Amino acid sequence: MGLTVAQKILQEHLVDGDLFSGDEIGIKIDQTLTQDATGTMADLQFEQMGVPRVKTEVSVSYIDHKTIQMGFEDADDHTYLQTFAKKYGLYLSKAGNGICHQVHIERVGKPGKTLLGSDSHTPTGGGIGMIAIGAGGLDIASAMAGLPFYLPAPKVVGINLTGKLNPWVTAKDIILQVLQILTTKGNVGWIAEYFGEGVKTLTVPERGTITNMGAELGVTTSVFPSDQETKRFLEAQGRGEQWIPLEADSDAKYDKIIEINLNELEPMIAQPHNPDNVVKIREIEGTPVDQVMIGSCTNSSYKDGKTVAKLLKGRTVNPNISFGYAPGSKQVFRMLAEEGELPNIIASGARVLESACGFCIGAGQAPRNNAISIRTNNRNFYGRSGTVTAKIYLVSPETAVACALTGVITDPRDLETKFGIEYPKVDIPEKFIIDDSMLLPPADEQEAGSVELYKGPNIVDPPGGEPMPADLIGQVTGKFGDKITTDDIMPAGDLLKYRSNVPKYSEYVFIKRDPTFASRCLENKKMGVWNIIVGGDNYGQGSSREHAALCPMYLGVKAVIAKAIERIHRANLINFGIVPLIFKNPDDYEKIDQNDRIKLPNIRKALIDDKGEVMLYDETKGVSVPLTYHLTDREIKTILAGGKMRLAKEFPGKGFKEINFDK
Ligand code: MIC
Ligand code: SF4
Repeated sequence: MGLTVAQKILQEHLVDGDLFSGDEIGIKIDQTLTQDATGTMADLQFEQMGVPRVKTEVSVSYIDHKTIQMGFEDADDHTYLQTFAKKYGLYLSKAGNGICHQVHIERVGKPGKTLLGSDSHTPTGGGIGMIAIGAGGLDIASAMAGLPFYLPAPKVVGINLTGKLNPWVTAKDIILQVLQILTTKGNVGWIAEYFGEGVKTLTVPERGTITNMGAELGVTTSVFPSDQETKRFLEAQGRGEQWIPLEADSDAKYDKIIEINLNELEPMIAQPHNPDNVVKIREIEGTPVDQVMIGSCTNSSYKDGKTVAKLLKGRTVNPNISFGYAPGSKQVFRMLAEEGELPNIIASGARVLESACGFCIGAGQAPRNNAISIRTNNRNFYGRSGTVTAKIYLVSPETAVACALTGVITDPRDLETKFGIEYPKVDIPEKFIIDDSMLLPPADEQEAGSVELYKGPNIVDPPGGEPMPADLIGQVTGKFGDKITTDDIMPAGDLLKYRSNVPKYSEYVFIKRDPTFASRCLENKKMGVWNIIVGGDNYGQGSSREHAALCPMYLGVKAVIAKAIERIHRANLINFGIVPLIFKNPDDYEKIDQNDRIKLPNIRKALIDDKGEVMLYDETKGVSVPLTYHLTDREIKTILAGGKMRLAKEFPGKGFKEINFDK
């Protein structure tokens, strides 16, 4: 039987299981990436594993999220990351070198390889023909230690691109259209693979925009073939020799196929507060705008920046608009500067920001109250911008410029029809400026021994978990609705500085939704009562941040019960010994309320026997509610032990299969 691109790469990296069994598989990881908001925790956990040097082909530690540096904490973390990278064999991408996904695709990613990253947008690497997956920091630490990464054997949805994009319609509109079709729900366990004639018409950075925002679908990853375009891009990056061809066999079988005719696509926009709330721009044009922000790992490539510059040339933005532009990498920044494009952006009235995540993660540029902010990034979750009353819309850079110039939501095609602006044709250059001086190599093995790790006072060792008790007796300390994101659970923005200090960061769990949640949890914990969270659909959507599980664990949360739990967050819960349970009958969600006293009798035994179902008894209401779980043997053992680190400590050197818990 023929294979798809995803299946080919996975098959070649398979170390455990069967790709077509529907069960869990283990794959070898060639490359890892971490970033500074998730990296300190991953590195601290790696230190505890006692492995002297990373065992991957390449691991890169990026500094791009916590660059606001209000106080010493972020800078202290950066120095820790730098000393860690040097000592343990990682490359370190310094603050200012750019956003991890943009830099990785430019300088490090290779077709046919596997990449695991402690950031949910790691699938950007799929644009260059990699299987690139986002996961929690502890999973990255394990991969750096040479352990396989486990995932459910994926199903593959083939996305057949036909035709060619019209001017003003972009790669961003393709992924917004895919989000409109597939939504952010129900795609767990799938890989999105692009094929068809239309693929050839997209450059690697455009493919990266699509695979990047594929993260919002909730799929495991997204991937493109590696073809002549990929070769052209790698050659322009001075890495032509790293190209290999990779395409689906002609008799490859996709589990489902979606057709998108690029000729028919129109400029699209995602409305607040979810990336799948997508409509055609024409449907909401004319709405007044307050802020426009261009950048982020979705739309900050050279092509994006140069298109923006060309459109802005000789024009100034509407006086009511606060306009910001952040190039995705030092390479993009320099290219725009040296080609004389940057002055067009500066002259237009833009606030030129550093090559970092910044506004996208709510670290700066918070809009005013009730503002309408048009952005080119990938997430418009409630409160993520730093202003809970603001409304964030997601668009292409072309649309963002159109809005910045007119001051209202504008279909970019109007720039041509109403303002006589021609669509600029921008291709990737023949040669990018190559300067890896901010990508620091590790020390050699001899020198590594003498490297001292620097740890500032805000770096606190990660706490350990507790084994699953025989009976789980607790309280519903928090009940939340549908689509609770990791930004709701563990906000970032100005709190990013506490990422290395779990006790401190834990004070802010659910702070924007339920300000006393953390203190109530700690009260319960003191009295020996476990905390239980109840959620609706898509619980844990969004980021890979393991703090959304680690901090609740610290607060004494032992179970999350929801209608559905998102992939990366579910894995993080398990890694920290929190059991993810699903309502057997979704309507039972209504039967349980916040503050109810509940019991899960014999939960430990039920997990050991792997019944797939447990009964919850709500003492306050006097009702029983059946809950289900689908956990692999590995996951059950991890939860019983109280998390992945604890399991490794209790059974040193043992594989999952050899570990046995008493009945
Ligand atoms: C995000 O876009 O939400 C982040 C910030 O990049 C996160 C990682 C984090 O929370 O540190 C992600 O996407 O995984
Ligand atoms: Fe950074 Fe935003 Fe991309 Fe996350 S989505 S990596 S915060 S630019």
